[in-house]
Amino acid sequence: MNNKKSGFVTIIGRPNVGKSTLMNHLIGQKIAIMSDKPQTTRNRIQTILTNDLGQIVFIDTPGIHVPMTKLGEFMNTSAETTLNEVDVVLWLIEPDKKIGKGDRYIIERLARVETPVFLVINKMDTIAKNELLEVIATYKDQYNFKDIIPISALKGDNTDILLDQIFDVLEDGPMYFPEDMITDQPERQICAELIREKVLLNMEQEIPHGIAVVIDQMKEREDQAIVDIDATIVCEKDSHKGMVIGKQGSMLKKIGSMARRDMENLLGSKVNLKIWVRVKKDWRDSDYLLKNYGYTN
Ligand code: GDP
Ligand code: K
Ligand code: MG
Repeated sequence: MNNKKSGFVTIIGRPNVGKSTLMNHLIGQKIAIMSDKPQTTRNRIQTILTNDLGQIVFIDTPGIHVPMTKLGEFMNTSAETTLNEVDVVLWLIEPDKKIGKGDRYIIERLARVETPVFLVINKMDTIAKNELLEVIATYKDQYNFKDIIPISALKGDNTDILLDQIFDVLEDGPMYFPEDMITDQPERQICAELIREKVLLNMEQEIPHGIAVVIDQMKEREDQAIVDIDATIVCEKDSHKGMVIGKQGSMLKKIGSMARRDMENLLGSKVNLKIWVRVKKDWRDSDYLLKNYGYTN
């Protein structure tokens, strides 16, 4: 019998570098929501990849950044604690030739970490090869990286090489999850995130960061292949509520039908989705409400 390898891998990096895109690509399904807005991912999400070599459990951490609110603090703590608990750290960056303040912040944090760190330069599809070499040169003396690997998470370039490298570092270990399991996220949570993703996609910057989504009820009808889902979008301001609903309900309708389509793919059945919009001022600074909306360390 050949031994299997296993371990935990976390993907860190500034908002928008493509962490969720990479994870979804590696496991071949959309679990972590993606958008072009920073701070799309709020919770730790575990996804599981099982192949002939063994099993990797990926932890998609919220981006590390300077905290502004309690929600921000939660996101930082959750990302930093992870670094010392895992077997491999992937630091994802965009192909910038100069090291920014956010990157310095991450390098400082990595100095206290003993876990092997791969520098993964994502979005290689957006630059020329000679420029890529410059990026590598800029970063290689900043830290004792296990290796530097350019990839495109969007196109899937070099992601097989990245996987091989990760398995090289991992040791023989148990299969933590059944081999057909790809996430530890409850379906409810994914559905809530899908709605939040559609708000992020369709609305201006200011509003999406002040919203939370709660699934109030999710029930499969006994006699038919239909799932009834009731959800609430929680906003910080009355004016935001108006914008989420839109003229004659047009925005909410758009958000709802896009989210419903993704939910039907996820659940493999028809979905009857109803969304309500409520205002809860300052929910981002209330411990009680944060907990209520699922943000707990
Ligand atoms: P996260 O905040 O780090 O999780 O980033 P996301 O995965 O949400 O991606 C942010 C944006 O970058 C999205 O618009 C992605 O489509 C885009 N993106 C991710 N990976 C790539 C890539 O390899 N190439 C290009 N061109 N865009 C990418
Ligand atoms: K994002
Ligand atoms: Mg993300």
